[in-house]
Amino acid sequence: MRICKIGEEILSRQCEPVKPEEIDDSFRAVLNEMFDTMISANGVGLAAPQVGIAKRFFVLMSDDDVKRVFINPEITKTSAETAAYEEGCLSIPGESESIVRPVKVSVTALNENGKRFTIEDADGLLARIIQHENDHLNGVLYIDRGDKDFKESIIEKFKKKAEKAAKKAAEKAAKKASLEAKLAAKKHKGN
Ligand code: GNR
Ligand code: NI
Repeated sequence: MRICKIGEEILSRQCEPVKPEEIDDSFRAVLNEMFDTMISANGVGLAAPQVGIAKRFFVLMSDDDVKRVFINPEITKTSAETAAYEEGCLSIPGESESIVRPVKVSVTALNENGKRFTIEDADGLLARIIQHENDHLNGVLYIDRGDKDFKESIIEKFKKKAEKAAKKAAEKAAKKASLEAKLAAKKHKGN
């Protein structure tokens, strides 16, 4: 799966709930692909909108190495205590920022079999990933919770990157077209 990058519209969208009857073998195949994509990219979490699906689910693997699936998650409680932690995002490659969030969260969600589960007072990296991924489902990135100037610089940087990539792709297409035209002319002469 291709991971969407900052600037792509889907990353700012409010995602739609998953209908419980959608949780079948083909849905679980998508979850497996997401775990593969996350692990290949050295990530610890991946939300559906990051792979082009505007629905409310995410996968994660925290420091206990347990693969967890959260479908239609609801954060039901957050601790008053907050902490700063250096966050990265697969949709903002090569960047990171220290972000302040609640230390603990309680969450309820459906698992890959459509069964409800609850985690009370998750803490550490698990609590951090749950909040980061849940934000993705609401079109929120960590830079929206950090320094405003940092956010602006990141948006500019990735806008330029996307423009460069588009220019390169256009040049490549033009080169291919010109080569094809030459070959067609040559063939015409030969005939
Ligand atoms: O791989 C990831 N690392 C990470 C580090 C600190 C806080 C959150 C994360 S999640 C991130 C993968 C990602 O972008 N998930 O949406
Ligand atoms: Ni992310």
